[in-house]
Amino acid sequence: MKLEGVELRRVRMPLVVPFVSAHGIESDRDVLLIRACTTEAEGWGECVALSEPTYSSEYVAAAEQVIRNHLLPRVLVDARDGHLDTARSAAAMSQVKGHLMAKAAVELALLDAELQEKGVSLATHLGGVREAVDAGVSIGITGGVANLLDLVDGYVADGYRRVKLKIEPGWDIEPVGEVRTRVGDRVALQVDANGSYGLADAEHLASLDPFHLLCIEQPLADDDLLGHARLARQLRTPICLDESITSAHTAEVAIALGACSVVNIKAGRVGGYLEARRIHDVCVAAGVAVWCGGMLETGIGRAANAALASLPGFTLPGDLSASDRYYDRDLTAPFVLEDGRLRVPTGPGLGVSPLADVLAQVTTSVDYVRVGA
Ligand code: OSB
Ligand code: MG
Repeated sequence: MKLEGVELRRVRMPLVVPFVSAHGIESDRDVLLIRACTTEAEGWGECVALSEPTYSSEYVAAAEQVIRNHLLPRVLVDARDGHLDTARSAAAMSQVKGHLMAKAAVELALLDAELQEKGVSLATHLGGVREAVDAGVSIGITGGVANLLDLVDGYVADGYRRVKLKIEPGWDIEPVGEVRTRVGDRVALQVDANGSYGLADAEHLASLDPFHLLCIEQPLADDDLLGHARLARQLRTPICLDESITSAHTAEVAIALGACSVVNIKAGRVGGYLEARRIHDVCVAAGVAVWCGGMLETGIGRAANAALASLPGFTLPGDLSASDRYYDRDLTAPFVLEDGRLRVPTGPGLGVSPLADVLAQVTTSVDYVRVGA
């Protein structure tokens, strides 16, 4: 199977509810899709970069440029004389520094095409062991406890197995306490600060301890592993890292320092699903629990996340929600909750593809790069 060309397509997907967190507001997802066209198959990848560089330094317009100008030339030269080999393409892309979300999107499209030809599902390729994965929901900062409680009631009624609340200074102890009182022990709770606190807030954050949260995610800045290790000694709530973990190596360092006892694995943040699996392996070996993070993906990225979350070390529910929590019309056949779980696709590759009519409706730009061009 030879790679013939790669399409870059931007789609605008309006969110059912705007997503507000310490890193800003997302009302529409401006998503970059990658389509790898080969002699035998068509593989899809989704770039999880947001429209602004507020979660990490990446943002969608820059990701498109890096892919077009720096990643594809390396992948396409490599593809000229041989069969498509995703691992080799990933190695070719590693010459470029950073831009992990851009690399992950290209890698996923190639992997989808390669696995379709082999007739193997992504879940099987990664080492998945579950047919369905526990669904959690991440709730943005709503500004108003009554509003928050309504949202929580709705999601609990839907069957979500875990609720994550975004927090920031000024929106933390009170709303979290109210939600715990409302749901009692019926549902697992956790919080995500997106790096909005400092070590000086340790005592304040310790007031979350009585709410027996599964974890507090990324309380301090991305690069502050030492701070997280110090904070961990002052909290009973386990610390989970998201933004800080960018590779299997940083996961090993964070664990060795005692900076976290839980890890959120997002393939986009770490450069792809192959590195995501290596992080899973590092964490399992160290006895650190992992769960699958999300970036408000469409059905394309969600299919891949469900496959990743089917690995044995994913023992906590992920930010993996049904399509209708994000979009009125998803790009793929919708993911639905079944007894609080999402089914892991079993078809070759991702096992899903975009619906042609939806894709046509939401597309804002398309570019195609041919091998040898
Ligand atoms: O920090 O986990 C995060 C969404 C966008 C950017 C960062 C984060 C999130 C979420 C998402 O919390 C959740 C989801 O995809 O359901
Ligand atoms: Mg997070």
